[in-house]
Amino acid sequence: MKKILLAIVLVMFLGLISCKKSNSSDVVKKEEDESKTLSVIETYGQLSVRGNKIIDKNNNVIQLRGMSLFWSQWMGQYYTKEAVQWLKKDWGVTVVRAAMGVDEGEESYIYRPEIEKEKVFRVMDGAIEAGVYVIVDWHSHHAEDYLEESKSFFAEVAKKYGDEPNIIYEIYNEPLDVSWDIVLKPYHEAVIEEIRKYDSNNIIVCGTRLWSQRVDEVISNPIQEDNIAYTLHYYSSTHKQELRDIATLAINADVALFVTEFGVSEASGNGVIDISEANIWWDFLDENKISWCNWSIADKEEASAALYPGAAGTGNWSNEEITISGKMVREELKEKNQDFN
Ligand code: IDC
Repeated sequence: MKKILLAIVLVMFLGLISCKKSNSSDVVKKEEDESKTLSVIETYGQLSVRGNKIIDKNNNVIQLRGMSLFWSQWMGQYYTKEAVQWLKKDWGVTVVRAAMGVDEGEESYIYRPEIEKEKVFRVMDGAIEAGVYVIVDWHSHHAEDYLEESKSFFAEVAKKYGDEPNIIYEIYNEPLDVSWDIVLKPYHEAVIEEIRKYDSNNIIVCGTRLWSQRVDEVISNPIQEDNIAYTLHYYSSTHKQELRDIATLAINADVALFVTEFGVSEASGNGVIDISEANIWWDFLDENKISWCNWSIADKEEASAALYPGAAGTGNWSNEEITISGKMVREELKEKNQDFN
């Protein structure tokens, strides 16, 4: 009897030890998992708009920061998966913007839709693989003249990619001096209706009068749909406090803003870089948790271009290939997007 009892105690003791062992290896494994940096998509997941903020799948207010590519018809070499991967890995972006040139010049989407669409889809696929958000931008100043083309393009995008939380639609880059009430809002509503047939929840960003600066005009006549944000664009050496005041009016009226494009140059895309104004704007965006994309990943000889002429389309850019504006923005991205790089 004594022997049997002893055996039972021994078995229990051994069982306890092995149990402890497996527990400790579980702990090690868990620590390893936690030390792996999750992608922004794994962390934030499905985005939505609540009041004047963008929130993630856990209802936390979030802010995305990243880079815009240049007009697709003129700078197609950067519409690659490799460039997107590099921007994520080396620049720390959480969002990229594909600026599909709609109607400027004979190489634009209106004249050769398949070629331009393919470029944009490549960037979208690259963003999904890299685990970052991607803005699909209808880069035009006259989108109301191409409503049918816009509807069918965005319907196709929504059908193909609508289930991915990565997608953000920007359905009109920059309207000129046309009425919000009479032209812009109806344009947006028609395109939104098309997108919502296939994608019920991803965010849609809507352009506003005068190069997407008059976000205040939305206040009295907002679009009555869920998950809508409004585009605010600025070039910090040209647009200063006056534009921040307009933005503040909109924010205070619960209008959600998204800076899908800004430059640290003058509005022409060239000219001087005013570092202190660029920082005032960044502070403003951080205070208000407004997401942003910088103009632009391009190797054109202009101040807003992030790369010097000849930089490869596949990323791997050395310090010498990055311009003054590119370096400023890359530093800001690396510092502020630390959770994801
Ligand atoms: C600019 C490019 C410039 C090009 C021009 C063509 O930087 O090289 O010649 O387009 O129109 C915007 C536009 C964006 C502009 C940018 C700078 O969305 O397309 O790019 N800008 O002018 N809005 C305000 C400034």
